[in-house]
Amino acid sequence: MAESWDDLIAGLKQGSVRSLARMITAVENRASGWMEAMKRVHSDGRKAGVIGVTGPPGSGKSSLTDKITWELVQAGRSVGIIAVDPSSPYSGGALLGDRVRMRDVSILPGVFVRSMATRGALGGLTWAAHDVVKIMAAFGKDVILIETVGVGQDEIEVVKTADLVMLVCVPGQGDAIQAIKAGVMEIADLFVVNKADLDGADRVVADVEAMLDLCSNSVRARPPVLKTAACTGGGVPELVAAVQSMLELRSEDRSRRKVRAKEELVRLLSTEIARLVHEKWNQDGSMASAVEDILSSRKDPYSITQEMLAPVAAYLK
Ligand SMILES: Nc1nc2c(ncn2[C@@H]2O[C@H](COP(=O)(O)OP(=O)(O)OP(=O)(O)O)[C@@H](O)[C@H]2O)c(=O)[nH]1
Ligand SMILES: [Mg+2]
Repeated sequence: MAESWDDLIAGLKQGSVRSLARMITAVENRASGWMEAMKRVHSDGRKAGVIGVTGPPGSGKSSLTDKITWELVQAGRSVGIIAVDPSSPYSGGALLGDRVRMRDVSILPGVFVRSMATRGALGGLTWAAHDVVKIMAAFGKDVILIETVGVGQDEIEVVKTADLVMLVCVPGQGDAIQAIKAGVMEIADLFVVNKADLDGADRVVADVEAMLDLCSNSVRARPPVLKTAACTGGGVPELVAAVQSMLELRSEDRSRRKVRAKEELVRLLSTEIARLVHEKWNQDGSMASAVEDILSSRKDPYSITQEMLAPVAAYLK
């Protein structure tokens, strides 16, 4: 690493955008000492509101993120955007468009945009995105928007870590509601019917409301359904107002915070246990010989796992 963690963290706290970008890269790459560094910034950004923006490809998530950002910046808030580039074939054509639009907002004062690839994130995308959120929050971002296509489990997991999940639907995708994965529906705190300038938006609103009637339960608050036209900015001020008041309520929601804290801990424990085990067994050759045992049918992977983990299991007893 060219710069020490001390330098990066000092820069971060002084508002250096360069340090922010470098610290994110270093943590994403799991540079040695990253965990110690995360410990030092972990609690600095507790007040940041994290919004997940998800929905089918092309529904206008980037356009909407862009307009929401403008609105927030006008209100004097600083904004971080995490654009999860799906490496799925869905949006191959849209990626360039994304960058061009993102650049518009990224030149605004107080806006920082970071793209992340779905594949190749060390320890998984969810984990990496979570760290990026924390670093941006420690830097002092008031609001962090995570844009991701609601197609894969990884992407769904990412938005799940947000304080508030916004699901963007659009008219004209056949049965728009059917096109959205059930798993995404369940995590949505707010439905946005975008492209309200097109025919059929009211129909989508009615469909979403009907679906909410069916799934309504007393445990969760009924998600509001709002209409926007991201291309013109129509409905965006109302959306931002709704989001802000929901974020305020969320920060007082202890049970939700409890679930998040537990999820985070479990994720951290699992990835770290796996990492420690891999490191040790790769170094001492156990992994290589276990693979040979499987290939030559001397042993099966289940027995090997049990045998190799026996000392760990004994320690934990
Ligand atoms: N008519 C209309 N078009 C819109 C609206 N919002 C976005 N679009 C257009 O829809 C297309 C997709 O918009 P994006 O913002 O890139 O959508 P996205 O959901 O981010 O797309 P992916 O990231 O590829 O999944 C673009 O051509 C936009 O100009 C809207 O409110 N009305
Ligand atoms: Mg996009």
